[in-house]
Amino acid sequence: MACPLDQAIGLLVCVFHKYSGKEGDKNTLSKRELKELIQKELSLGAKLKDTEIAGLMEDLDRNKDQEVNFQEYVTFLGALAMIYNDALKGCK
Ligand SMILES: [Ca+2]
Ligand SMILES: [Ca+2]
Repeated sequence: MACPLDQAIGLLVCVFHKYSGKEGDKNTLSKRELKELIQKELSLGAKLKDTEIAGLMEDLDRNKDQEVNFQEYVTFLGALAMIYNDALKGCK
């Protein structure tokens, strides 16, 4: 059986490609693809308003090409991990 961390990282990569391949460039997330990923794959997605997702997209799109590439997605995951770390503090 694969190691849990291997599986987790593999899943992070798979989720990116599951949405990035839907339209336009297969290796980047358009605004619509990112929105769908956030809404379908994250529990907090359903709580975010369209304007908040748009704001998030602005923050993530460091090179301002209107797409979220894999590197920008990893930055997003890092930020999420920080949030989860705070939320899970005290959990064993
Ligand atoms: Ca795409
Ligand atoms: Ca970008």
